[in-house]
Amino acid sequence: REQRRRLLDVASRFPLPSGCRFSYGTAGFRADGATMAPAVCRAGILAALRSVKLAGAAVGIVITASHNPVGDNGVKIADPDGGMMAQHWEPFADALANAPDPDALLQLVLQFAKDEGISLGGHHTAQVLLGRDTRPTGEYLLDAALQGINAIVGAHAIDMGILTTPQLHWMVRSKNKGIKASESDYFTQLIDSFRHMLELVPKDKGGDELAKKLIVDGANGIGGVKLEQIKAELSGIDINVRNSGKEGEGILNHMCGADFVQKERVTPHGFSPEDVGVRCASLDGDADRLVYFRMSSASDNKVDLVDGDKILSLFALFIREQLDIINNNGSQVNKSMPARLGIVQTAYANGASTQFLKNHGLEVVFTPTGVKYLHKKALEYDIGIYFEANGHGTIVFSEDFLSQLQSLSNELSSDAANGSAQYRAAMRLMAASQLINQAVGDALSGLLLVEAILQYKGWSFQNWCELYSDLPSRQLKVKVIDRSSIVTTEAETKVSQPSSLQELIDKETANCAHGRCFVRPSGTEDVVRVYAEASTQVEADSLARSVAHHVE
Ligand code: NG1
Ligand code: ZN
Repeated sequence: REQRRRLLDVASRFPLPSGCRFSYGTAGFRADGATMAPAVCRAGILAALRSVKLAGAAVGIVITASHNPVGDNGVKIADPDGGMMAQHWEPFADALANAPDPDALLQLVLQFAKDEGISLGGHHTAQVLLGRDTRPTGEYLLDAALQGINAIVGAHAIDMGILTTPQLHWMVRSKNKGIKASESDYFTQLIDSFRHMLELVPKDKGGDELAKKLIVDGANGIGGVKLEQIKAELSGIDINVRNSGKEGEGILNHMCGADFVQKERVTPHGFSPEDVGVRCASLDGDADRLVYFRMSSASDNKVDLVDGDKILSLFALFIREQLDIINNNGSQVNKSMPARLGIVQTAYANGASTQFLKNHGLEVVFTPTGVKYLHKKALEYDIGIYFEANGHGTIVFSEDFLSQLQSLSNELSSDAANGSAQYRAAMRLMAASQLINQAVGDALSGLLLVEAILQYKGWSFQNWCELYSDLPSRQLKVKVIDRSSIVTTEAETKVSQPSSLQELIDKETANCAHGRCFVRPSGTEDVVRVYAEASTQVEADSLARSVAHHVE
C-alpha cells in the first residue's frame, strides 16, 4: 500500500554508500557532510515516526555539526519538550541509519512500528520542525530530511530556516506548550526578559561604561548572525561581534569559536592587542556553547578563560542568593519558598569548581558526559543547573516551582511589600526563567544572563575569574583498535573493564598532589579520552601521559 511504496521509493533514492556505519552517539549522526544524505533522510523518517507515536506533537530536526569543521555535518532529533530524543529510540535510530537496502529498511520500520504500537497509514498526523546551521551542505541535507519526513503518510514538515540549534529546540518546546514559537517570538522573549533583569539591578551597581562593553566571537557561524540582528535592541550592553560569519571574515569554527578557545586557551582569529583587558565571549558554530575570555597581554596570545564550570558557578551563586533573599528576609509578608537546588556536572568539571560549589553549601551531582544525561538529572530538582566544562549548559525550573513563584510575587506585589527585597528577588528568578533557554544550552540566552548577573553583582571580569583558580589539567586522545573495550562506571570516573586498568590509574594518581584522572571512550570520535588534573601543570601532563600509556 501507499506507505510501503513511499518508504521503498525514498530508500532507493538515498542508497547507503558502502563502508558507511552510522551511530547516533552523544550528539546524533555526524560525518563528512557530503556523505550524510542517506542518514539524514532516515533521520527524517525517524522524526516523523516519533511524532506519530507522540500523537502528532511537534518534533524537531537540527542539521548541524556544531563546533566541528565546516566540511562535516550532522543531524539530531529534538523531542516534543525541546530536549534530546528519548534514549530508548537510539538503537532503532542506529538500525534505521544502517539498513543496507530498501527492503531491509521497510521491514525495520514495519517491525518497529508494530513493537511501539504505532499505526501507520491510518488517520494520524505528524509534524516535524526543521532547522539548520550555515554549513554549505545544509540545504542539500535539508532536502534529504524533507524527503524522509514525507515518506511517512500524514507527516507535515515545517522548515524554520537557518537557526541556532537552541532556537530550534526552543521552537519545538514552545509549539507544544501552545505558546507562540516563531523566531521573532524567541527574540522578543530574550530582549524583554533581559530588560527586566537589568531593571532589577540595584541602583548602586553598574553604570560603568567599560563594564558594558563586550566583544563576541561568533565562530563565523549562525550565533553571530543572530546576535547582530538583535543587538541594537539590547540596551544596557554594548556588543561588538567578530567572526560574525560575514563574507571574508573567515571559516566556520576555524581558529575561532568556543571549542577552539576552551581547548587551545589562545585568542581566536580576528582579535588584536587593542582588545587586551576587554571582556570577550565565544560561541560555537551552532551557538549552543558559550565560554568567556580576556586577552591577558599584548605580548602573547594567551587568554584568561572562564569556562562552563565558572559560568555555572556564577549562575549557581546568583540563584542561591535570590532564594536566600526570599527565604531569610524579615519583611512583613513572611512567605518562604523551600526549593531544591541541584548542580549537575560531569567528570570533566574542574575539581576546583566542584570544591567551590560544595564550599558554598550547594548540592553537586555527577552524570556521564552528554547533555542528554545532564539535562535529565537537572529536571529532578525545583531548580537544576548544569554545565559541561566546554560551555554547554542551562538552568531548568520545575513547573511547580514557577507557579509557586508566580503566586508569591502576586501576593507580594499587591501590598506595601511591592518593591521589597523579597519581591525583587522573586521577580529576578522569574525573569531569569524567561531569559534562559530551558530546552537546551543556548549561548545567546546564556550570554545575556551572564551579562545581567555581572551587572547585578557589579562585578568585573576579574572578580568573576577570581571566584576560584582552576586546577591545571590535561586532556589526551588515545587511538585504540576497539574503544568499546573500555567500560566505565560511577559517572565515567572509574573503569570497570579491563579490570586491571583502574588499579593502574589509581597507582599513577596517588603519586600526584590533588591528582585526579579518568579515561572513557568518546561518544563522538573514534578515540579514548584521558583526563588528568593535578596541582601543577607538569604533574597533570605527566599523569595524563602515563595513564595514556596504560590505555594504549
Ligand atoms: P565525547 O566525544 O563523547 O567526549 C564530546 C564532548 C562532550 C559533548 C559531546 C557532544 C568533551 C570531553 N566531550 O563528547 O562534552 O559536548 O562531544 O558534542 O568535551
Ligand atoms: Zn554546538
